[in-house]
Amino acid sequence: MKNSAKKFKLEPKKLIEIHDLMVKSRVLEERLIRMYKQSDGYFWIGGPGEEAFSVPLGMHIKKGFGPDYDFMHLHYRSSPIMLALGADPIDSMRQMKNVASDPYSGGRNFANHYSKREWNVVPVTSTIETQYATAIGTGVAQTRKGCTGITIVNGGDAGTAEGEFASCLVWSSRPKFELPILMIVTNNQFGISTPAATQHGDKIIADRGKAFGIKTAHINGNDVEESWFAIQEAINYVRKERKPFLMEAAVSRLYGHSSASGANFVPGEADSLVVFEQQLAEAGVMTEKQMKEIRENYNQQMLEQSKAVKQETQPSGDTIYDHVYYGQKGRYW
Ligand SMILES: Cc1ncc(C[n+]2csc(CCOP(=O)(O)OP(=O)(O)O)c2C)c(N)n1
Ligand SMILES: [Mg+2]
Repeated sequence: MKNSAKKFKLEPKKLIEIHDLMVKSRVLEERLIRMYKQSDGYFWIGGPGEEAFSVPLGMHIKKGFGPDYDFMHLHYRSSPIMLALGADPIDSMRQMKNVASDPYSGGRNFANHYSKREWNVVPVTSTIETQYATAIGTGVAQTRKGCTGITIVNGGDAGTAEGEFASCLVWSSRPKFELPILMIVTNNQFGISTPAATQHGDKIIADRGKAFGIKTAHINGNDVEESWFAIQEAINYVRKERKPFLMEAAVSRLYGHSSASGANFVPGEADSLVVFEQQLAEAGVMTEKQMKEIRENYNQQMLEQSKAVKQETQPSGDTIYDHVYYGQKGRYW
């Protein structure tokens, strides 16, 4: 252990678990990008650069079905949350390849558009910020039924200009009718190619919550332990007090916006995995060799999985109308 090494507060076992999930998420996203570039998918968007925040978030969620468990209204950069909840990477590849076995959308939606009823993961929408409106609904249901589950909603910085974000601030903080919602804004400083600094005068988005009496936090989402403890505190508060919390996390966008902007590595952004690995090595928690092996194993495993997915079939045309409305099978008219 070097003299300058970081003094971790979390136990080594927990740090190793977080590291494993961060590597798994990064390797998955890099595999999805490769699949897209090899024409094994039509579009890529995802979460490389958000691992240090989203893995700890996923590990704090009370996973299950129904209002006694946490509801998630996620956006398209949430793969680290899903993997931390126990999702299998092959299922993300199935959605990328749009094969019928994709459990999230039957091969019908974009990459990283998750939906999993058994875990209260509400379908991800491509229209940004819609999730802040649906979050109000599960927040109300959990309040009416006196449940212990909470509602978690995340989205980007640019999306906070949309009306649903404001609606969520208003609805979650009505005096005596507060809702147990953890609102998260992952701020990567961009909305596609538009810099945040040109779009809103406020420096800290989380401060908007203060006008509504909402408890807030603004954290470095590229730091694993800062994220871990801030998320723990926020979730404990929402679960116990049954009141909203607005958290803003500064994160990176390591491969640009999406495949629409090339999906190429963007140098110069802070890489939380590189930083964390350096800290782990210096503190003697893991060796560089061990970390390299973990990455190589995931690389190999996901390469094999992507090859298997290529052999799977796409959904048949006659299922196009299934699930358009709740319970719908085939065409109604
Ligand atoms: C309602 C709506 N308006 C515009 C778009 C196009 N669009 C897709 S992603 C995006 C930028 C979102 O930026 P931000 O909220 O910061 O999230 P990030 O992608 O940076 O994580 C926009 C404008 C959309 N999908 N939906
Ligand atoms: Mg953004």
